[in-house]
Amino acid sequence: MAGLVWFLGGMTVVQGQSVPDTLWLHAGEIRLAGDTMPALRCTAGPEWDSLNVSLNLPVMESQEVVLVNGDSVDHIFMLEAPGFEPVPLATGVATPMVWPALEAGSYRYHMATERGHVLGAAGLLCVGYDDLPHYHWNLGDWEPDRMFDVAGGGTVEPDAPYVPRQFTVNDRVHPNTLDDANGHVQIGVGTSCYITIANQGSMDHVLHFHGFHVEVLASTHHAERVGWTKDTMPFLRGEVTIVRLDAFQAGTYPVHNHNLIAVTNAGLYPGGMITHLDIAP
Ligand SMILES: [Cu+2]
Repeated sequence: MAGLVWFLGGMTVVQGQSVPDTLWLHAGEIRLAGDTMPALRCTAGPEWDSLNVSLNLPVMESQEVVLVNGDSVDHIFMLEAPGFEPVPLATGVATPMVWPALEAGSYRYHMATERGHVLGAAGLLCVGYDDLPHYHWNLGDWEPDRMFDVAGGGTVEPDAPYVPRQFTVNDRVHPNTLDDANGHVQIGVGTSCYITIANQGSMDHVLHFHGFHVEVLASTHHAERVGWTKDTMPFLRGEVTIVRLDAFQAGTYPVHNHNLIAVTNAGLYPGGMITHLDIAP
C-alpha cells in the first residue's frame, strides 16, 4: 500500500508517502506463493496490511511520530540514522518519538528485537533524492518454520541452518513484484531514476541488472563503492544502497537475485526476488 504516483508535467515521480503522525505495528499473517506465515508489519493505518510502509521526508526536516505497538509483546523501534536512539515500544501502548532532521539519504527502520526482525516489521525512510523518480526495493527472505517458532515465543539458535522458502522485494514475490508501483521501474528512454535497495533480510543478497549498469550514489556498508558503475552488486544484511539508473535504451530488462534459490517461490522457478526495468521508447 501507500505507493503514490504523481504526474507532474509528464514526469512520473514515484515514492512512498509522507510520514504520518501515527504508525502502527501489527501482528497478522502473510501468504507468499502458497506458504502462510505469522508476520509483523508496520503500517500507516490502523488496519493490518501485508506490506510494510515506506516513507519520505524532506531534507533536514524533523518529524514527530507516534508508534502504536499492536503486538502482544514489547519491541524496540530503530531508525538507522544519525542522531536516532532505539525507542522501547511497550505492548498496547502508543509511544511518541522524534525522527531527527536528516541529510539526503535512505534510512532503514526496523524492530531491534528478534521477533520483530524474523517476522519482518521493517521498511525505509527516504529523505531527498526527489528530483527524479525514486523507486525502492526492500529485500526479504522468509523461512516459515523459523517464523512459527519465533511467533510462538521461541528464539533462533545462533548456528541453526537457515533455508528460506520465499524471497521478496517490498514484501512481494515475483510475479507480484510487477504490481508494485514503488518497485517496478517504469520510466522513459533518455530519462533517469533513483533506486534505493535495502537488505532487510537474514542473509546477504546479490542483484544482477540486465540491460544497464547503475551508478552507486550511497552505501551504508560499502562507502568505497560510491561512484562505481556496476551491473551486479552484493548487499550485506542491513545494508542500504542508493543507485542511479540512466535509461539509455528501451525495453524490458529483469533485475534478479544471482543466487538461484532466491529466484524461486517455495523451490519453483521463476519467482522470488525478480523485478523488471520497463523502459518505454
Ligand atoms: Cu542476470
